[in-house]
Amino acid sequence: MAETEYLTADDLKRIKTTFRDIDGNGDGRLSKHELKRACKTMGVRVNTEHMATMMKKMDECGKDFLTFKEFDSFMRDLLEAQAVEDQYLKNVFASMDENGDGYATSEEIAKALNIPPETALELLRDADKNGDGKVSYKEFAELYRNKVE
Ligand SMILES: [Ca+2]
Ligand SMILES: [Ca+2]
Repeated sequence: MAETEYLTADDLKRIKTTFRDIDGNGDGRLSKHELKRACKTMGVRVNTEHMATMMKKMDECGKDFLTFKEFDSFMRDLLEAQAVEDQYLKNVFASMDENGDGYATSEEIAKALNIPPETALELLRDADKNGDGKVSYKEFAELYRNKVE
């Protein structure tokens, strides 16, 4: 298996181990139910759309299981999509965090998005889960994902 732009050899190995772990009876197949568990184990955010497409594909073929090959390509797609999104969010966050201290303050947000300070403050309150008055990358990413999903 070759690495790709976004996936490391480690990711690929993890896909393999996860499949083996979840496929309890070792018949080389994962049921839909097991697929969900596998995603959880991999720690991937299961995009509902992704999952629905996969389930539909399975239904069309009239089968209720995934082979390793199918699971592998599904996971790669998921992980890649996730990596692309992370990269995008990191860029957006970096453009807000003007002084590069890893936090976006309401002043920085106002400036970056060109919005009034009050609006920036509202945004900040929305995102600031630990209440320290600034937004970390993690808080920003969570806010973004909650809005999208
Ligand atoms: Ca900052
Ligand atoms: Ca915070």
